[in-house]
Amino acid sequence: MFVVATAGHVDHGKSTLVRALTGMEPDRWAEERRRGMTIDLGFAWTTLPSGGTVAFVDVPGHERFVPNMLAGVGPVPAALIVVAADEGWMPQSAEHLAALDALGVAYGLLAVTRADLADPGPATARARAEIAETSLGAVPAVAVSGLTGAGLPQLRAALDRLAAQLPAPVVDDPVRLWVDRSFTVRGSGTVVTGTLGAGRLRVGDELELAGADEPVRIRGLHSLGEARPEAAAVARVAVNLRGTPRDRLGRGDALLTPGRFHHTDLVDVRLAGDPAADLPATLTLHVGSAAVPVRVRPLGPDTVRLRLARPLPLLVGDRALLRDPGRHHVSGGVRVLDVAPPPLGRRGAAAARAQVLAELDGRPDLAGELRRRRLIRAGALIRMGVPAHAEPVAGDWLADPAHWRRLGEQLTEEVARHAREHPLEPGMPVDALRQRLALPDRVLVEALVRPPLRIHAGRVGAASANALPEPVALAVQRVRAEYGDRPFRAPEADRLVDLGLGPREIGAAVRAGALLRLADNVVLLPDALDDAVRVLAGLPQPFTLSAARQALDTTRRVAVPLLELLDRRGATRRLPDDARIVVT
Ligand SMILES: Nc1nc2c(ncn2[C@@H]2O[C@H](COP(=O)(O)OP(=O)(O)OP(=O)(O)O)[C@@H](O)[C@H]2O)c(=O)[nH]1
Ligand SMILES: [Mg+2]
Repeated sequence: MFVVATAGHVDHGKSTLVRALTGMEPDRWAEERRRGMTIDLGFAWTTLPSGGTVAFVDVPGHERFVPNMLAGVGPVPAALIVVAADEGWMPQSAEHLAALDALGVAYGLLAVTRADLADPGPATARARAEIAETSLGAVPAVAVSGLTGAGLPQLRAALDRLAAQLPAPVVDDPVRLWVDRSFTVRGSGTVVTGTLGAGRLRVGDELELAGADEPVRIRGLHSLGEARPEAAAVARVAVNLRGTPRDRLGRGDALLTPGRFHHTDLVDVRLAGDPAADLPATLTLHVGSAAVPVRVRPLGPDTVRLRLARPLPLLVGDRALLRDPGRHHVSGGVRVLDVAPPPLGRRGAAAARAQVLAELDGRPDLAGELRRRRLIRAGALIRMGVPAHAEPVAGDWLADPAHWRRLGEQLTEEVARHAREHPLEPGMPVDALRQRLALPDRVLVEALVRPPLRIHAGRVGAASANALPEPVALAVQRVRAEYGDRPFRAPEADRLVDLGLGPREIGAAVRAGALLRLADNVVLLPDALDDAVRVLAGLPQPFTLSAARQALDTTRRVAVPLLELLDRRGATRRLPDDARIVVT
Protein backbone atom coordinates (compact mmCIF):
# COMPACT_ATOMS: atom_id res chain seq x y z
CA MET A 1 0.00 0.00 0.00
CA PHE A 2 1.09 3.54 -0.49
CA VAL A 3 -0.46 6.64 0.97
CA VAL A 4 -0.96 9.98 -0.76
CA ALA A 5 -2.30 13.17 0.72
CA THR A 6 -4.23 15.61 -1.44
CA ALA A 7 -3.35 19.30 -1.44
CA GLY A 8 -4.84 22.37 -3.07
CA HIS A 9 -7.10 25.38 -2.83
CA VAL A 10 -10.70 25.15 -1.60
CA ASP A 11 -13.24 23.84 -4.12
CA HIS A 12 -10.63 22.82 -6.67
CA GLY A 13 -12.07 19.31 -6.81
CA LYS A 14 -9.85 17.25 -4.43
CA SER A 15 -12.68 15.32 -2.82
CA THR A 16 -14.52 14.90 -6.13
CA LEU A 17 -11.38 13.39 -7.61
CA VAL A 18 -10.81 11.03 -4.67
CA ARG A 19 -14.46 9.98 -4.89
CA ALA A 20 -14.15 9.36 -8.65
CA LEU A 21 -10.97 7.30 -8.19
CA THR A 22 -12.11 5.19 -5.23
CA GLY A 23 -15.89 5.13 -5.24
CA MET A 24 -15.64 6.06 -1.55
CA GLU A 25 -16.88 9.21 0.17
CA PRO A 26 -13.98 11.17 1.69
CA ASP A 27 -16.25 13.81 3.26
CA ARG A 28 -17.31 11.86 6.33
CA TRP A 29 -19.38 14.53 8.05
CA ALA A 30 -22.98 15.45 7.17
CA GLU A 31 -21.95 19.08 7.59
CA GLU A 32 -19.22 18.67 4.98
CA ARG A 33 -21.64 17.22 2.47
CA ARG A 34 -24.28 19.87 3.24
CA ARG A 35 -21.77 22.70 2.75
CA GLY A 36 -19.99 20.98 -0.15
CA MET A 37 -16.70 21.61 1.59
CA THR A 38 -14.16 19.44 3.33
CA ILE A 39 -13.55 20.44 6.95
CA ASP A 40 -11.57 17.54 8.36
CA LEU A 41 -9.43 14.78 6.92
CA GLY A 42 -11.07 12.12 4.77
CA PHE A 43 -9.85 8.60 4.01
CA ALA A 44 -10.46 6.43 0.94
CA TRP A 45 -8.58 3.80 -1.02
CA THR A 46 -8.61 1.86 -4.26
CA THR A 47 -6.72 -0.71 -6.27
CA LEU A 48 -4.46 0.54 -9.05
CA PRO A 49 -3.91 -1.12 -12.46
CA SER A 50 -0.72 -2.75 -11.12
CA GLY A 51 -2.75 -4.46 -8.40
CA GLY A 52 -1.25 -2.28 -5.67
CA THR A 53 -3.35 -0.24 -3.30
CA VAL A 54 -3.34 3.51 -2.91
CA ALA A 55 -4.88 5.10 0.16
CA PHE A 56 -5.74 8.79 0.10
CA VAL A 57 -5.74 11.24 2.95
CA ASP A 58 -8.04 13.92 1.59
CA VAL A 59 -7.42 17.33 3.11
CA PRO A 60 -9.53 20.48 3.30
CA GLY A 61 -8.55 23.41 1.10
CA HIS A 62 -10.25 26.21 3.01
CA GLU A 63 -7.81 28.59 4.67
CA ARG A 64 -9.51 28.13 8.04
CA PHE A 65 -8.69 24.44 8.05
CA VAL A 66 -4.99 24.57 7.20
CA PRO A 67 -4.14 23.01 10.61
CA ASN A 68 -6.27 19.98 9.66
CA MET A 69 -4.52 19.86 6.30
CA LEU A 70 -1.13 19.84 8.03
CA ALA A 71 -2.17 17.01 10.36
CA GLY A 72 -3.03 15.01 7.25
CA VAL A 73 0.12 15.62 5.24
CA GLY A 74 2.54 15.56 8.20
CA PRO A 75 3.05 11.79 8.29
CA VAL A 76 2.56 11.19 4.54
CA PRO A 77 5.53 11.24 2.14
CA ALA A 78 3.66 11.79 -1.17
CA ALA A 79 1.20 14.39 -2.40
CA LEU A 80 -1.47 14.71 -5.07
CA ILE A 81 -1.62 18.42 -5.77
CA VAL A 82 -4.94 19.50 -7.20
CA VAL A 83 -5.43 22.74 -9.14
CA ALA A 84 -8.69 23.68 -10.92
CA ALA A 85 -8.25 24.45 -14.63
CA ASP A 86 -10.80 27.25 -14.42
CA GLU A 87 -9.35 29.01 -11.36
CA GLY A 88 -5.65 28.30 -11.57
CA TRP A 89 -3.07 28.97 -8.88
CA MET A 90 -4.68 30.37 -5.68
CA PRO A 91 -3.56 31.34 -2.15
CA GLN A 92 -4.01 27.92 -0.57
CA SER A 93 -2.41 26.28 -3.62
CA ALA A 94 0.61 28.28 -2.57
CA GLU A 95 0.24 27.73 1.18
CA HIS A 96 -0.23 23.98 0.80
CA LEU A 97 2.74 23.77 -1.53
CA ALA A 98 4.84 25.77 0.94
CA ALA A 99 3.85 23.29 3.63
CA LEU A 100 4.82 20.27 1.51
CA ASP A 101 8.12 21.96 0.70
CA ALA A 102 8.77 22.78 4.35
CA LEU A 103 8.17 19.14 5.29
CA GLY A 104 10.50 18.06 2.51
CA VAL A 105 7.90 16.01 0.62
CA ALA A 106 9.75 14.75 -2.44
CA TYR A 107 7.16 12.65 -4.27
CA GLY A 108 4.11 14.05 -5.97
CA LEU A 109 1.75 14.40 -8.87
CA LEU A 110 -0.20 17.33 -10.27
CA ALA A 111 -3.86 16.82 -11.19
CA VAL A 112 -5.46 19.72 -13.03
CA THR A 113 -9.15 19.18 -12.36
CA ARG A 114 -12.31 20.71 -13.80
CA ALA A 115 -10.64 20.31 -17.19
CA ASP A 116 -14.15 20.10 -18.65
CA LEU A 117 -14.70 23.75 -17.67
CA ALA A 118 -11.55 25.39 -19.02
CA ASP A 119 -8.35 24.74 -20.96
CA PRO A 120 -6.03 23.05 -18.42
CA GLY A 121 -2.92 24.40 -20.18
CA PRO A 122 -2.30 27.68 -18.33
CA ALA A 123 -3.12 26.25 -14.88
CA THR A 124 -0.81 23.29 -15.58
CA ALA A 125 2.08 25.49 -16.68
CA ARG A 126 1.82 27.82 -13.69
CA ALA A 127 1.43 24.99 -11.15
CA ARG A 128 4.34 23.00 -12.56
CA ALA A 129 6.54 26.07 -12.46
CA GLU A 130 5.62 26.72 -8.81
CA ILE A 131 6.09 23.08 -7.82
CA ALA A 132 9.44 22.83 -9.60
CA GLU A 133 10.86 25.37 -7.12
CA THR A 134 10.18 23.08 -4.14
CA SER A 135 11.32 19.78 -2.66
CA LEU A 136 8.92 18.06 -5.09
CA GLY A 137 10.84 19.22 -8.15
CA ALA A 138 9.46 18.43 -11.62
CA VAL A 139 6.25 16.43 -11.24
CA PRO A 140 4.11 14.67 -13.84
CA ALA A 141 0.82 16.43 -14.58
CA VAL A 142 -2.53 14.94 -15.63
CA ALA A 143 -5.59 16.88 -16.72
CA VAL A 144 -8.78 15.32 -15.38
CA SER A 145 -12.46 15.86 -14.88
CA GLY A 146 -14.10 14.45 -11.83
CA LEU A 147 -17.40 15.10 -13.54
CA THR A 148 -16.87 13.30 -16.89
CA GLY A 149 -14.14 10.91 -15.79
CA ALA A 150 -11.79 12.16 -18.50
CA GLY A 151 -8.12 11.63 -17.61
CA LEU A 152 -8.81 9.21 -14.77
CA PRO A 153 -7.10 6.20 -16.44
CA GLN A 154 -4.02 8.37 -17.06
CA LEU A 155 -4.09 9.51 -13.43
CA ARG A 156 -4.30 5.93 -12.18
CA ALA A 157 -1.32 4.99 -14.32
CA ALA A 158 0.58 8.01 -13.01
CA LEU A 159 -0.22 6.98 -9.42
CA ASP A 160 1.18 3.53 -10.14
CA ARG A 161 4.40 5.07 -11.45
CA LEU A 162 4.61 7.29 -8.37
CA ALA A 163 4.16 4.28 -6.08
CA ALA A 164 7.04 2.51 -7.81
CA GLN A 165 9.36 5.45 -7.07
CA LEU A 166 8.72 5.62 -3.33
CA PRO A 167 11.49 4.29 -1.13
CA ALA A 168 10.78 0.94 0.51
CA PRO A 169 9.45 1.35 4.05
CA VAL A 170 11.66 0.27 6.96
CA VAL A 171 9.54 -2.33 8.68
CA ASP A 172 12.14 -3.05 11.39
CA ASP A 173 12.14 0.52 12.63
CA PRO A 174 10.34 1.41 15.84
CA VAL A 175 6.76 2.53 15.46
CA ARG A 176 5.72 6.15 15.83
CA LEU A 177 2.10 6.27 14.78
CA TRP A 178 0.80 9.83 14.75
CA VAL A 179 -2.88 9.71 15.58
CA ASP A 180 -5.07 11.63 13.15
CA ARG A 181 -8.45 10.50 14.47
CA SER A 182 -9.83 8.83 17.57
CA PHE A 183 -13.34 7.60 18.16
CA THR A 184 -15.28 4.99 20.07
CA VAL A 185 -16.77 1.86 18.57
CA ARG A 186 -19.57 0.39 20.63
CA GLY A 187 -18.46 -2.92 22.12
CA SER A 188 -14.80 -2.36 21.18
CA GLY A 189 -13.85 0.87 22.89
CA THR A 190 -11.30 3.39 21.70
CA VAL A 191 -10.03 3.31 18.12
CA VAL A 192 -7.35 5.58 16.67
CA THR A 193 -6.28 5.90 13.07
CA GLY A 194 -3.09 7.04 11.44
CA THR A 195 -0.57 6.51 8.68
CA LEU A 196 2.00 3.90 9.70
CA GLY A 197 5.15 5.18 7.99
CA ALA A 198 7.62 2.66 9.42
CA GLY A 199 7.61 -0.44 11.56
CA ARG A 200 4.97 -3.05 12.20
CA LEU A 201 1.94 -3.41 14.46
CA ARG A 202 0.48 -6.67 15.75
CA VAL A 203 -2.60 -7.46 17.76
CA GLY A 204 -1.44 -7.90 21.36
CA ASP A 205 1.52 -5.50 21.02
CA GLU A 206 2.21 -3.06 23.80
CA LEU A 207 2.76 0.54 22.84
CA GLU A 208 3.73 3.64 24.73
CA LEU A 209 1.53 6.69 24.85
CA ALA A 210 3.11 9.95 25.96
CA GLY A 211 1.86 10.97 29.36
CA ALA A 212 0.30 7.58 30.11
CA ASP A 213 1.95 5.73 32.98
CA GLU A 214 1.04 2.32 31.67
CA PRO A 215 1.63 0.88 28.22
CA VAL A 216 -1.44 0.56 26.01
CA ARG A 217 -2.21 -2.72 24.30
CA ILE A 218 -3.52 -3.36 20.79
CA ARG A 219 -6.79 -5.23 20.99
CA GLY A 220 -7.61 -5.15 17.31
CA LEU A 221 -6.23 -3.82 14.03
CA HIS A 222 -7.94 -2.75 10.85
CA SER A 223 -6.46 -1.68 7.57
CA LEU A 224 -8.47 -0.78 4.46
CA GLY A 225 -11.63 -1.63 6.35
CA GLU A 226 -10.63 -5.21 7.21
CA ALA A 227 -9.56 -6.76 10.50
CA ARG A 228 -5.96 -8.04 10.39
CA PRO A 229 -3.59 -9.67 12.87
CA GLU A 230 -0.78 -7.35 11.83
CA ALA A 231 0.01 -4.37 9.64
CA ALA A 232 3.40 -3.37 8.24
CA ALA A 233 4.41 0.03 6.95
CA VAL A 234 3.36 1.76 4.83
CA ALA A 235 -0.29 1.46 5.78
CA ARG A 236 -3.35 3.31 6.89
CA VAL A 237 -4.32 1.64 10.15
CA ALA A 238 -7.11 1.75 12.69
CA VAL A 239 -5.95 0.55 16.09
CA ASN A 240 -8.37 -0.62 18.76
CA LEU A 241 -6.84 -0.06 22.18
CA ARG A 242 -7.68 -2.16 25.19
CA GLY A 243 -8.83 -0.25 28.24
CA THR A 244 -7.73 3.19 27.05
CA PRO A 245 -10.43 5.81 27.52
CA ARG A 246 -11.31 7.82 24.42
CA ASP A 247 -10.41 11.11 26.09
CA ARG A 248 -6.87 9.90 26.81
CA LEU A 249 -5.74 10.48 23.26
CA GLY A 250 -6.55 12.25 20.05
CA ARG A 251 -5.04 13.96 17.03
CA GLY A 252 -1.43 14.90 17.62
CA ASP A 253 -0.73 12.10 20.08
CA ALA A 254 1.56 9.29 19.03
CA LEU A 255 1.61 5.58 19.75
CA LEU A 256 5.20 4.45 20.13
CA THR A 257 7.36 1.38 20.39
CA PRO A 258 8.07 1.42 24.15
CA GLY A 259 11.40 2.89 25.25
CA ARG A 260 12.47 4.01 21.79
CA PHE A 261 11.54 7.69 21.84
CA HIS A 262 12.58 10.67 23.89
CA HIS A 263 9.73 13.01 24.83
CA THR A 264 11.09 16.49 24.66
CA ASP A 265 9.79 20.02 25.03
CA LEU A 266 13.08 21.64 24.08
CA VAL A 267 14.74 21.25 20.68
CA ASP A 268 17.39 23.03 18.67
CA VAL A 269 16.54 23.15 14.99
CA ARG A 270 17.84 24.41 11.65
CA LEU A 271 15.49 26.62 9.66
CA ALA A 272 14.95 26.18 5.95
CA GLY A 273 12.78 29.21 5.43
CA ASP A 274 12.57 32.64 6.99
CA PRO A 275 15.79 33.69 8.76
CA ALA A 276 15.88 33.27 12.53
CA ALA A 277 15.91 37.01 13.11
CA ASP A 278 12.60 37.44 11.23
CA LEU A 279 10.63 34.88 13.21
CA PRO A 280 8.04 36.05 15.73
CA ALA A 281 8.54 34.99 19.35
CA THR A 282 5.71 32.47 19.19
CA LEU A 283 4.72 30.16 16.35
CA THR A 284 3.04 26.80 15.89
CA LEU A 285 5.19 23.75 15.29
CA HIS A 286 3.59 21.09 13.10
CA VAL A 287 5.11 17.65 13.08
CA GLY A 288 3.38 14.37 12.30
CA SER A 289 -0.25 15.05 13.13
CA ALA A 290 0.68 17.32 16.04
CA ALA A 291 0.43 21.09 16.25
CA VAL A 292 2.07 22.63 19.30
CA PRO A 293 2.65 26.28 20.17
CA VAL A 294 6.35 27.07 20.56
CA ARG A 295 8.46 29.94 21.86
CA VAL A 296 11.29 30.76 19.50
CA ARG A 297 14.76 31.76 20.64
CA PRO A 298 17.13 32.63 17.79
CA LEU A 299 20.63 31.21 18.17
CA GLY A 300 22.38 31.51 14.81
CA PRO A 301 21.27 32.98 11.46
CA ASP A 302 19.40 29.77 10.59
CA THR A 303 19.23 28.00 13.96
CA VAL A 304 16.76 28.49 16.81
CA ARG A 305 15.80 26.88 20.07
CA LEU A 306 12.13 25.95 20.39
CA ARG A 307 10.35 25.59 23.72
CA LEU A 308 7.27 23.43 23.08
CA ALA A 309 4.04 23.94 25.01
CA ARG A 310 3.87 20.16 25.45
CA PRO A 311 6.48 17.45 24.94
CA LEU A 312 6.59 15.44 21.72
CA PRO A 313 8.43 12.23 20.80
CA LEU A 314 10.98 13.83 18.47
CA LEU A 315 14.15 12.41 16.97
CA VAL A 316 17.30 13.99 15.60
CA GLY A 317 16.69 14.53 11.88
CA ASP A 318 12.91 14.92 12.15
CA ARG A 319 11.39 17.42 9.77
CA ALA A 320 8.71 19.74 10.98
CA LEU A 321 7.11 22.99 9.97
CA LEU A 322 6.73 26.36 11.64
CA ARG A 323 3.64 28.38 10.87
CA ASP A 324 2.29 31.70 11.98
CA PRO A 325 -1.43 30.98 12.29
CA GLY A 326 -2.28 34.69 12.61
CA ARG A 327 -0.68 35.62 9.31
CA HIS A 328 -1.50 32.41 7.43
CA HIS A 329 2.16 32.17 6.78
CA VAL A 330 4.29 29.05 6.61
CA SER A 331 7.56 30.31 8.09
CA GLY A 332 9.34 27.31 6.73
CA GLY A 333 10.55 23.84 7.45
CA VAL A 334 12.79 22.91 10.31
CA ARG A 335 15.16 20.05 10.80
CA VAL A 336 15.65 18.82 14.33
CA LEU A 337 19.34 18.96 15.29
CA ASP A 338 19.16 18.15 19.00
CA VAL A 339 16.30 16.81 21.11
CA ALA A 340 18.16 17.12 24.43
CA PRO A 341 20.10 20.38 24.11
CA PRO A 342 22.14 21.83 26.97
CA PRO A 343 20.75 24.73 29.02
CA LEU A 344 22.00 28.19 28.03
CA GLY A 345 22.82 29.65 31.42
CA ARG A 346 26.09 31.54 31.18
CA ARG A 347 26.65 34.70 29.22
CA GLY A 348 27.80 33.85 25.75
CA ALA A 349 26.30 30.34 25.93
CA ALA A 350 23.83 31.08 23.11
CA ALA A 351 26.60 32.23 20.78
CA ALA A 352 28.70 29.19 21.63
CA ARG A 353 25.71 26.97 21.02
CA ALA A 354 25.10 28.61 17.63
CA GLN A 355 28.65 27.62 16.66
CA VAL A 356 28.03 24.02 17.66
CA LEU A 357 24.74 23.94 15.76
CA ALA A 358 26.38 25.41 12.67
CA GLU A 359 28.24 22.12 12.30
CA LEU A 360 25.19 19.88 12.64
CA ASP A 361 22.97 18.84 9.78
CA GLY A 362 20.38 16.64 11.48
CA ARG A 363 22.01 13.42 10.33
CA PRO A 364 22.58 11.20 13.38
CA ASP A 365 26.30 11.35 14.17
CA LEU A 366 27.44 9.05 16.96
CA ALA A 367 31.03 10.31 17.23
CA GLY A 368 29.83 13.91 17.33
CA GLU A 369 27.19 13.17 19.97
CA LEU A 370 29.79 11.45 22.14
CA ARG A 371 32.17 14.37 21.71
CA ARG A 372 29.47 16.83 22.77
CA ARG A 373 27.86 14.74 25.53
CA ARG A 374 31.08 12.99 26.62
CA LEU A 375 29.24 10.24 28.50
CA ILE A 376 25.78 8.90 27.72
CA ARG A 377 23.83 5.69 27.99
CA ALA A 378 23.30 3.84 24.71
CA GLY A 379 19.57 3.73 25.39
CA ALA A 380 19.38 7.50 25.73
CA LEU A 381 21.12 7.98 22.39
CA ILE A 382 18.83 5.52 20.65
CA ARG A 383 15.82 7.37 22.05
CA MET A 384 17.16 10.52 20.41
CA GLY A 385 17.34 8.76 17.07
CA VAL A 386 21.10 8.21 17.08
CA PRO A 387 22.15 4.59 16.47
CA ALA A 388 24.56 3.63 19.25
CA HIS A 389 27.02 1.35 17.46
CA ALA A 390 29.93 1.71 19.88
CA GLU A 391 31.52 -0.48 22.52
CA PRO A 392 30.28 0.59 25.99
CA VAL A 393 32.96 1.57 28.52
CA ALA A 394 30.87 0.11 31.35
CA GLY A 395 27.31 -1.18 31.59
CA ASP A 396 25.51 0.54 28.72
CA TRP A 397 27.57 3.72 29.03
CA LEU A 398 29.25 5.08 25.93
CA ALA A 399 32.08 7.59 26.22
CA ASP A 400 33.97 9.93 24.00
CA PRO A 401 37.42 8.27 23.79
CA ALA A 402 39.38 11.46 24.55
CA HIS A 403 37.15 12.28 27.52
CA TRP A 404 37.47 8.75 28.83
CA ARG A 405 41.26 8.98 28.67
CA ARG A 406 41.17 12.27 30.57
CA LEU A 407 38.93 10.74 33.22
CA GLY A 408 41.40 7.90 33.69
CA GLU A 409 44.23 10.39 34.25
CA GLN A 410 42.08 12.45 36.60
CA LEU A 411 41.23 9.36 38.62
CA THR A 412 44.91 8.53 39.09
CA GLU A 413 45.59 12.08 40.25
CA GLU A 414 42.69 12.06 42.69
CA VAL A 415 43.78 8.76 44.21
CA ALA A 416 47.37 10.03 44.62
CA ARG A 417 46.18 13.27 46.19
CA HIS A 418 43.92 11.36 48.56
CA ALA A 419 46.82 9.13 49.57
CA ARG A 420 48.91 12.21 50.39
CA GLU A 421 46.14 13.84 52.39
CA HIS A 422 45.02 10.66 54.15
CA PRO A 423 48.16 8.54 54.53
CA LEU A 424 46.47 6.19 56.97
CA GLU A 425 43.54 5.27 54.73
CA PRO A 426 43.81 2.27 52.43
CA GLY A 427 42.80 4.15 49.24
CA MET A 428 39.99 6.50 48.23
CA PRO A 429 36.38 5.39 48.58
CA VAL A 430 34.76 4.66 45.20
CA ASP A 431 31.86 6.95 45.95
CA ALA A 432 34.11 9.88 46.85
CA LEU A 433 35.88 9.37 43.53
CA ARG A 434 32.57 9.24 41.69
CA GLN A 435 31.69 12.62 43.17
CA ARG A 436 35.12 14.18 42.52
CA LEU A 437 34.99 13.11 38.88
CA ALA A 438 31.30 14.09 38.64
CA LEU A 439 30.42 10.67 37.23
CA PRO A 440 26.79 9.60 37.16
CA ASP A 441 27.37 5.93 37.97
CA ARG A 442 29.73 3.89 40.19
CA VAL A 443 30.32 1.38 37.40
CA LEU A 444 32.15 4.14 35.53
CA VAL A 445 34.61 4.60 38.40
CA GLU A 446 35.14 0.86 38.57
CA ALA A 447 35.79 0.71 34.82
CA LEU A 448 38.37 3.50 35.07
CA VAL A 449 40.47 1.71 37.69
CA ARG A 450 43.46 -0.01 36.04
CA PRO A 451 46.64 -1.52 37.43
CA PRO A 452 48.61 -0.62 39.45
CA LEU A 453 45.43 0.79 41.00
CA ARG A 454 42.82 -1.64 42.19
CA ILE A 455 39.56 -1.70 44.09
CA HIS A 456 39.63 -3.33 47.50
CA ALA A 457 36.77 -3.17 50.00
CA GLY A 458 35.08 -0.26 48.23
CA ARG A 459 38.25 1.81 47.94
CA VAL A 460 40.60 2.60 45.11
CA GLY A 461 44.30 2.49 45.92
CA ALA A 462 47.63 1.23 44.77
CA ALA A 463 47.81 -2.53 44.89
CA SER A 464 50.30 -2.17 47.76
CA ALA A 465 48.01 0.17 49.72
CA ASN A 466 47.29 -2.57 52.21
CA ALA A 467 50.84 -2.30 53.52
CA LEU A 468 50.91 -0.27 56.69
CA PRO A 469 52.06 3.32 56.69
CA GLU A 470 55.46 3.58 58.29
CA PRO A 471 54.48 5.06 61.73
CA VAL A 472 51.75 2.49 62.25
CA ALA A 473 54.00 -0.37 61.26
CA LEU A 474 56.57 0.82 63.83
CA ALA A 475 53.92 1.04 66.56
CA VAL A 476 52.71 -2.49 65.82
CA GLN A 477 56.31 -3.70 66.01
CA ARG A 478 56.59 -2.15 69.46
CA VAL A 479 53.40 -3.90 70.57
CA ARG A 480 54.85 -7.18 69.33
CA ALA A 481 58.13 -6.61 71.17
CA GLU A 482 56.38 -5.71 74.40
CA TYR A 483 53.48 -8.18 74.40
CA GLY A 484 54.75 -11.05 72.22
CA ASP A 485 55.24 -13.34 75.19
CA ARG A 486 52.00 -12.21 76.92
CA PRO A 487 49.74 -12.44 73.88
CA PHE A 488 46.45 -12.01 75.84
CA ARG A 489 47.46 -8.85 77.64
CA ALA A 490 46.07 -5.88 75.82
CA PRO A 491 47.84 -2.52 76.19
CA GLU A 492 45.88 -0.07 78.35
CA ALA A 493 44.43 2.99 76.59
CA ASP A 494 47.19 5.40 77.67
CA ARG A 495 49.85 2.84 76.77
CA LEU A 496 48.40 2.65 73.26
CA VAL A 497 48.76 6.41 72.95
CA ASP A 498 52.37 6.18 74.15
CA LEU A 499 53.02 3.58 71.47
CA GLY A 500 51.66 5.97 68.82
CA LEU A 501 48.35 4.16 68.30
CA GLY A 502 45.49 6.67 68.23
CA PRO A 503 42.06 5.67 66.90
CA ARG A 504 43.06 6.38 63.26
CA GLU A 505 46.27 4.38 63.50
CA ILE A 506 44.45 1.51 65.21
CA GLY A 507 41.83 1.60 62.41
CA ALA A 508 44.57 1.42 59.78
CA ALA A 509 46.34 -1.43 61.53
CA VAL A 510 43.10 -3.38 62.01
CA ARG A 511 42.13 -2.90 58.33
CA ALA A 512 45.55 -4.15 57.33
CA GLY A 513 45.20 -7.17 59.59
CA ALA A 514 48.16 -6.14 61.79
CA LEU A 515 46.06 -5.82 64.95
CA LEU A 516 42.91 -7.51 66.17
CA ARG A 517 40.25 -5.24 67.71
CA LEU A 518 38.17 -6.86 70.48
CA ALA A 519 36.47 -3.69 71.69
CA ASP A 520 37.17 0.02 71.79
CA ASN A 521 40.82 0.40 72.80
CA VAL A 522 41.19 -3.35 73.35
CA VAL A 523 43.55 -4.75 70.75
CA LEU A 524 45.66 -7.90 70.53
CA LEU A 525 48.13 -9.19 68.03
CA PRO A 526 46.27 -11.10 65.29
CA ASP A 527 47.66 -14.58 66.12
CA ALA A 528 46.08 -14.31 69.60
CA LEU A 529 42.86 -15.97 68.45
CA ASP A 530 44.41 -19.26 67.38
CA ASP A 531 46.64 -19.28 70.46
CA ALA A 532 43.63 -18.76 72.71
CA VAL A 533 41.74 -21.69 71.18
CA ARG A 534 44.78 -23.91 71.77
CA VAL A 535 45.06 -22.88 75.43
CA LEU A 536 41.32 -23.24 76.06
CA ALA A 537 41.22 -26.68 74.44
CA GLY A 538 43.69 -27.80 77.13
CA LEU A 539 41.21 -26.98 79.91
CA PRO A 540 38.71 -29.49 81.35
CA GLN A 541 35.51 -28.98 79.35
CA PRO A 542 33.26 -27.12 79.93
CA PHE A 543 35.19 -24.25 81.47
CA THR A 544 34.10 -21.04 83.17
CA LEU A 545 35.01 -17.48 82.32
CA SER A 546 37.21 -17.34 85.37
CA ALA A 547 39.05 -20.55 84.41
CA ALA A 548 39.62 -19.17 80.94
CA ARG A 549 40.87 -15.84 82.27
CA GLN A 550 43.41 -17.62 84.48
CA ALA A 551 44.56 -20.02 81.79
CA LEU A 552 45.07 -17.14 79.36
CA ASP A 553 46.79 -15.07 82.01
CA THR A 554 44.66 -12.01 81.29
CA THR A 555 41.98 -9.71 82.68
CA ARG A 556 38.18 -9.65 82.31
CA ARG A 557 38.66 -6.58 80.04
CA VAL A 558 40.20 -8.93 77.45
CA ALA A 559 38.68 -12.30 78.36
CA VAL A 560 35.02 -11.24 77.99
CA PRO A 561 35.22 -9.80 74.45
CA LEU A 562 37.73 -12.47 73.39
CA LEU A 563 35.39 -15.32 74.36
CA GLU A 564 32.46 -13.51 72.73
CA LEU A 565 34.47 -13.20 69.54
CA LEU A 566 35.38 -16.91 69.67
CA ASP A 567 31.66 -17.69 70.19
CA ARG A 568 30.76 -15.62 67.12
CA ARG A 569 33.39 -17.38 65.06
CA GLY A 570 32.12 -20.76 66.24
CA ALA A 571 35.41 -21.72 67.93
CA THR A 572 33.71 -21.91 71.34
CA ARG A 573 30.11 -22.44 72.36
CA ARG A 574 28.41 -20.90 75.36
CA LEU A 575 26.22 -23.27 77.34
CA PRO A 576 23.01 -22.29 79.22
CA ASP A 577 24.89 -22.11 82.54
CA ASP A 578 27.40 -19.62 80.98
CA ALA A 579 30.20 -22.20 80.93
CA ARG A 580 31.80 -22.84 77.52
CA ILE A 581 33.26 -25.65 75.51
CA VAL A 582 35.75 -25.52 72.66
CA VAL A 583 34.09 -26.74 69.51
CA THR A 584 36.23 -29.37 67.83
N1 LIG B 1 -17.41 20.57 -13.73
C1 LIG B 1 -16.65 20.04 -12.80
N2 LIG B 1 -16.90 20.32 -11.52
C2 LIG B 1 -16.11 19.79 -10.57
C3 LIG B 1 -15.01 18.97 -10.90
N3 LIG B 1 -14.41 18.59 -9.75
C4 LIG B 1 -15.10 19.17 -8.75
N4 LIG B 1 -16.12 19.89 -9.24
C5 LIG B 1 -17.05 20.66 -8.45
O1 LIG B 1 -16.34 21.61 -7.71
C6 LIG B 1 -16.90 21.78 -6.40
C7 LIG B 1 -15.86 21.54 -5.34
O2 LIG B 1 -15.43 20.22 -5.43
P1 LIG B 1 -14.78 19.46 -4.20
O3 LIG B 1 -14.35 18.15 -4.70
O4 LIG B 1 -15.64 19.50 -3.02
O5 LIG B 1 -13.56 20.41 -3.97
P2 LIG B 1 -12.46 20.22 -2.82
O6 LIG B 1 -11.16 20.58 -3.42
O7 LIG B 1 -12.56 18.91 -2.21
O8 LIG B 1 -12.88 21.36 -1.81
P3 LIG B 1 -12.39 21.48 -0.26
O9 LIG B 1 -12.25 20.10 0.22
O10 LIG B 1 -13.42 22.24 0.43
O11 LIG B 1 -11.10 22.19 -0.33
C8 LIG B 1 -18.06 20.81 -6.33
O12 LIG B 1 -19.24 21.49 -6.61
C9 LIG B 1 -17.75 19.81 -7.42
O13 LIG B 1 -18.90 19.26 -7.97
C10 LIG B 1 -14.77 18.70 -12.28
O14 LIG B 1 -13.81 18.03 -12.68
N5 LIG B 1 -15.61 19.29 -13.20
MG1 LIG C 1 -12.69 18.37 -0.28
